[in-house]
Amino acid sequence: MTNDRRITGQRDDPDLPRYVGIATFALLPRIEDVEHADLAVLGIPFDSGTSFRPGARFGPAHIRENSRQLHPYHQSHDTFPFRDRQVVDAGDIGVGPYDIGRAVETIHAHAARLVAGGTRILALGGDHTIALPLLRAAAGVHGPLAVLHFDAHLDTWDVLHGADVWHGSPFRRAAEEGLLDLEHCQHVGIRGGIYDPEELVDDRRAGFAIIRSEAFQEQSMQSIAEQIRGRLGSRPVYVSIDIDVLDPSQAPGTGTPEVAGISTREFFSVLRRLRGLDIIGGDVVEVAPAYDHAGITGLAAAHSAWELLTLMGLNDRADT
Ligand SMILES: [Mn+2]
Repeated sequence: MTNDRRITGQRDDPDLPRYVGIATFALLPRIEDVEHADLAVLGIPFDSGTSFRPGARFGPAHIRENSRQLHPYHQSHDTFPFRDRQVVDAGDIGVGPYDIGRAVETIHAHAARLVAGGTRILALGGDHTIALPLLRAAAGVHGPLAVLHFDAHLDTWDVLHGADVWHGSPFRRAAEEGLLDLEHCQHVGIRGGIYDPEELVDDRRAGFAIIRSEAFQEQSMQSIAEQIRGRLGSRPVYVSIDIDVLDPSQAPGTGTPEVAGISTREFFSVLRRLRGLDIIGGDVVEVAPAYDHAGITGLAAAHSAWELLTLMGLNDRADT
């Protein structure tokens, strides 16, 4: 526990309205401004693994700008997520756009340093390629991980246009590398067309069970949450949120939108029923602001990150 340490929370200056000044995530302190970080929000502005509409490299800045209205107290969980844990904004990783392999190595090295220092990472993408080096860093400490993956797409595909590492392959590569616990991974929100049903066989081989988008009409949120808990067990969990899990009406600003998705209300209802999971890291990816309108997608992503950070802060508390 960290109660003996002084925690620096969100900016709290009565003379500075929340829309004033440079935006860190949720107006949290920068990592340079504290001695130790329990949880770090880390921007990864990289989108060279994108297969369709580019632009997620601008995601971290857009999510931060739309995170100014995240407040200190979480009503549903009855907790102050930034008071019991030191949560910081760790800035962006400096990663170039031209060489995917080099970018993945840079992300891995940066993430591994944070994780080795005892800091759990919530990454802001960037496209879904970034999940691979983040999983490498997390599994390096925790061993094979259960993955809870919210997405319209499987992301367990193989080679595309000659690339084996791209935003549709991170979980296949992770499974091949032994980073995943193949009995305890779960997709949520899958929908849309695929090329061949064999892709579903490959997906099972990569360790995933599927809760499809349609389940949110046919089942209760409680039932869906119970299935997720049953699948993940008590393993260390990495939570990956592709914003395209949401319906395009609620998250238009993304690279590969799919209609008939879930709502933010459904998404948060399920997330809030997952207290107590041992969440060791996560990401919110695929926010491409050029296709956004009035910050709809940025807000959805910022609040998704807040929900996940809150769960991460709760998961090692004695009262969960
Ligand atoms: Mn994805």
